[in-house]
Amino acid sequence: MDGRNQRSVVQIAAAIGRSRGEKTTGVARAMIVGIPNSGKSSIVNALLRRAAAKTEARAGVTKHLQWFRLEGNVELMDTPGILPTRIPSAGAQWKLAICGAVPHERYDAQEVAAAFHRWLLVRTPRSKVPDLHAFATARGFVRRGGELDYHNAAHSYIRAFNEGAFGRISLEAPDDTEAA
Ligand SMILES: Nc1nc2c(ncn2[C@@H]2O[C@H](COP(=O)(O)OP(=O)(O)O)[C@@H](O)[C@H]2O)c(=O)[nH]1
Ligand SMILES: [Mg+2]
Repeated sequence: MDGRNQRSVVQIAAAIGRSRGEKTTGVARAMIVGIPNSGKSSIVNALLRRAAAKTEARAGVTKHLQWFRLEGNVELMDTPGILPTRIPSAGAQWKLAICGAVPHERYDAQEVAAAFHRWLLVRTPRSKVPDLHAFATARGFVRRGGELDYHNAAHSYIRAFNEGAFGRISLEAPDDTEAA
């Protein structure tokens, strides 16, 4: 589903309803849990049909637990994203970073962009997705003196990935060994 689309999230409302079974009295409580920037607050908003929970394309926007009242006596809690304090696998580190799940002060954007592109070329050797150098050149990330501005280009590169500018790319499938 698309969390930004109200019609798309009706499946969730239906599932909450089903989980209540025959019970018609009392309040049912549900919570929405996931890694940062995975679309939790957007789903809450779509279920509420209004922009009640703050959403933004970066990690750490939802800082408190928030309860929202839905139709049918359901209370829904939006939560801040959760991540393990230490992410041991280097592969998991750059994947979480490029998905916007990690605050940007906690990673090196140039390394993340490079790791992503190396991974992409192994997987799809003929991929047309630019590497950081090509991206910086094409988008005019140039400093005075003509040198490329890799620092700002790398943050823009990660945003471009997030916005889907490089197409629909799945970084992991549920049965990948690295995903464990
Ligand atoms: N492409 C796409 N983007 C989404 C979807 N759901 C949310 N987003 C975007 O992802 C970003 C993070 O969403 P948000 O709801 O704040 O995530 P949260 O941090 O998990 O609460 C925002 O820019 C949303 O517009 C989705 O289903 N598809
Ligand atoms: Mg949120």
